[in-house]
Amino acid sequence: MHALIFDIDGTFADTERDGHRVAFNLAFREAGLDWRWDEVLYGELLRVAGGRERLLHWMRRILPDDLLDGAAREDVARQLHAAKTRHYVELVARGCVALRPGIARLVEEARTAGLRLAIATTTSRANVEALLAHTLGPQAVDWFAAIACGEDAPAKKPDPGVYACVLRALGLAAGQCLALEDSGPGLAAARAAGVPTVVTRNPYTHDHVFEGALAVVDALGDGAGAPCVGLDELRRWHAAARPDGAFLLH
Ligand code: XBP
Ligand code: MG
Repeated sequence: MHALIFDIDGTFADTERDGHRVAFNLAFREAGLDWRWDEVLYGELLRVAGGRERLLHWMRRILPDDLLDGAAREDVARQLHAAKTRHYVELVARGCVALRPGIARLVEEARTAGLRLAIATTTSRANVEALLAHTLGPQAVDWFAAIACGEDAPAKKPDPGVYACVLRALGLAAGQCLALEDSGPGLAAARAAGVPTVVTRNPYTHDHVFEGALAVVDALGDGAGAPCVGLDELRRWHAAARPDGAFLLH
């Protein structure tokens, strides 16, 4: 195991409920729209990966074709998504999004052990940079040998494109890395790229199917009596992976 590849949304931090969802609602309000995504609706919409794609899906659902044709819809979605990214970055800067328990410790352990760190995420680069800076510090972006975001891989997870990008940048084989993901589509993307994967579930993903994960846990960290997953555990799980990277332990 030479590198840890982190997903961001739902894995590194609980970004969705108090971050992305709120930012979407702020963008809607700013644009004079009466759309409001509550937590339950947002959980449903999360089945569509990618914020702009999620927005397009919603617009197709509520706006008839004769009101807004395809090109106009794309245009509105792009503008709303740009505003949403601006709001998200501001929310992160105000401290509204925290790292999940155990992440800062794991990053520190991996750095101390000389492992390489990478990020494979569907979200936009501005969001990742803001999150790293405002949680781990302004220098944290440099700790990551590769960061692949939505802009780098237009086909969103479960497409493996973003993992292929990261592996190329790291110059490592898939089996030399371990991915950390929180969702079914995230796991599918990592597995399709051949990367052995540990899943840390969250309330939005607890009912996803995690077949082929090395292990499935509810948290990596110390909060709320959850077991503490460290580098030793990850190494043990990684060593137990089958040649195809899969091996369900829990
Ligand atoms: C995360 C996403 C992202 C965020 C929103 O999926 O689907 O789209 O919800 O971010 P994953 P953007 O954790 O599997 O990478 O609006 O910047 O797309
Ligand atoms: Mg995720």
